[in-house]
Amino acid sequence: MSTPTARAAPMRAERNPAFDAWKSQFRGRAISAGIPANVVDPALNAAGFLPDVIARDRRQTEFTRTFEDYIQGIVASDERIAAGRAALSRHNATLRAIEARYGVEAEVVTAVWGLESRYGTERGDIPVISATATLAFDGRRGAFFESQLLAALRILQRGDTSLANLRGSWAGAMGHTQFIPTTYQDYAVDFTGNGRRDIWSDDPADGLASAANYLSRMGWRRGAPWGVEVRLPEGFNTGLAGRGSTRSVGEWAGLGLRDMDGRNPPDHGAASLILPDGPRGPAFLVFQNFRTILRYNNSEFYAIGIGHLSDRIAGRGPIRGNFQPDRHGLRVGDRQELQRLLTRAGFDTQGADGVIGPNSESAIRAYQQARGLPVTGQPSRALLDMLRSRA
Ligand SMILES: [Ca+2]
Repeated sequence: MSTPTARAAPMRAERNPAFDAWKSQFRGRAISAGIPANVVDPALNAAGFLPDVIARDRRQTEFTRTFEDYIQGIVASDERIAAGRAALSRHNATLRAIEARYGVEAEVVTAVWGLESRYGTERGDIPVISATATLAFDGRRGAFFESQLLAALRILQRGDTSLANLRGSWAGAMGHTQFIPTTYQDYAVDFTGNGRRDIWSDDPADGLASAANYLSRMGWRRGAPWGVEVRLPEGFNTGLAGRGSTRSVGEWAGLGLRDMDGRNPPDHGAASLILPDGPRGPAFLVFQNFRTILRYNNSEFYAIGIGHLSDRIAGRGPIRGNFQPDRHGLRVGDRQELQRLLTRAGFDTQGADGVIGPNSESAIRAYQQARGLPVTGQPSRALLDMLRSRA
């Protein structure tokens, strides 16, 4: 799914005397932490202040996506499922060897790869020392990013990769499975056996094995599902949902929960009921492996996303519950149609991905202005109906 920021121009460093002063103070702390000057100095000399990194940090919640947007547009788009099956087949020997060693299914590791870096094609090319130093200096989460910066310097100290190759996302997430430096220090592995834990290489083996190692250490259970989609009985008390509330599958079945084919849900131990799209949307009974995925990224959308993408790569079917409309009463297909119709009417939304961002909002504003309507810049059912009737 394309967003205006997905293909941003390369980040440019800016001169900043306060940043330079911060770097010389930090240098002392890095040396005290035991990192030698011949590692610290070249890295800090090359580190630039990146204002775009700070801008990204400030606007993380620019787009609010519905559960349907996330699942249908990102996680389980036809493209991401097909690319996942192709990646699994291309790297089958490596992924099966990783599964045998760490006990995490190849489809699950492939799903992590797919959501973290689009199967290695979007690993990030921002210098990690510059990004983490900029965010440590900025200070909004200064202590966190200073510890990431120190861990990144230790990567250079150990020789796992070079300063030039130490690249990642704007927030310092690196390689095929987007490890932050501290996670890298504790969980990255050298699967290829060449002495370097190289998660940046075009060869994904170390990166994928590192993700499997992390999941394994966080309690992954091989052969168990992450969760299963369920149906709630009429009048069910949805107040029982939430990851903080755990019951045996027998208790849930006693409360009337069934799988989508009407059978008792499978028993894989303590389970929680998750309603990511509200009480009327899809429902999932989730097990230990769901809680393990949350240790990778503490978001229920993300954990369902990894679980569902792994299911789809393995050939299982789509989510069957009813996705709920957004706050304007529109489903993703409605928003895509709205974008197509606006563009055809001469108000270009710069694509029709169903996400209403700044381009769509200004197209809506221009359309409303041209038609003498109240100018809100917001999508609506009435606007869609008007566009349909004029198409
Ligand atoms: Ca290696």
